[in-house]
Amino acid sequence: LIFESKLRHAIKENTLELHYQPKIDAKTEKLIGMEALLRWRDPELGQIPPSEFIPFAEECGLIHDIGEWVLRNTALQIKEWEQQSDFNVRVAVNISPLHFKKVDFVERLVKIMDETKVRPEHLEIELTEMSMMDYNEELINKINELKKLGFTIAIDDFGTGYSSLGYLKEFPIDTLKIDRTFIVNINQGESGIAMVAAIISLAHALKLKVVAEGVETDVELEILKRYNCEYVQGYYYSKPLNATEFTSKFQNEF
Ligand code: G
Ligand code: G
Ligand code: MN
Ligand code: NA
Repeated sequence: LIFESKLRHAIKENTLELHYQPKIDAKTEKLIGMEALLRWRDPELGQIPPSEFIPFAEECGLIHDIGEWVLRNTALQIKEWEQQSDFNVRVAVNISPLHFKKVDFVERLVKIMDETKVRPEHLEIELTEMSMMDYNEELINKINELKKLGFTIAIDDFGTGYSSLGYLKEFPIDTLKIDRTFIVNINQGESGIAMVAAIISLAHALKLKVVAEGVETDVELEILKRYNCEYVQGYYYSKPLNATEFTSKFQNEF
């Protein structure tokens, strides 16, 4: 209960923070975008990882307010970058399945974009496979609508969910993000490489781009390049950075 009121307070008082991790083109090593990752530091409890407070927020219903906070503040940051430079990359945000499934999700997203005057071409929506479970016409319409508006859609943590693959051809998805657990195993023998190669070739057969998550070593990077993985994200290039740090490190690549 204390946790809930503290989190509610953090949303209201704007003490949540967004960090950004670059997504890099594996061939050219150029910045192609970044992922916004939420951070929460409570004065008494200290830093609380999203792996703890996001599931909690999903249980107590705060996830809708958190998701809107993330969307609005990402848009405000994009606006700031646009005013500083010729900004032409996309920022990805993580959206909880519970939030995404709300009937007015698109309407409220569009309202945030209008209020902040940020174009959908600057935003990517990251959804986990969980969002794609039990897909129905309503979900297909929602994703089609987002695409028509100019947003792009990425499937996050690909390969770890329990949903079938059927949704991949039903939805106009742009990108698959290979989960970090596959990258960790990439040089642990034949089967590690085989899994990653299979995911990449599935993605390419469906005309999707691939982002490898959690790339930490040049060995991993070389293997991913060999299998034509387009983009990489991970500590090899940079950990998630706050806006000031991110700007000073990458602004010349916007
Ligand atoms: O940065 P990392 O430890 O920070 O993130 C851990 C997990 O928390 C990831 O699975 C990530 O998708 C999730 N996460 C991070 N930021 C957000 C956010 O803004 N919204 C949601 N729904 N999940 C997030
Ligand atoms: O949304 P998603 O589940 O993809 O969140 C990405 C998570 O992975 C975040 O917690 C982020 O901080 C973390 N992360 C990003 N790059 C690396 C990496 O190279 N190694 C490890 N161990 N974690 C990473
Ligand atoms: Mn993500
Ligand atoms: Na992920």
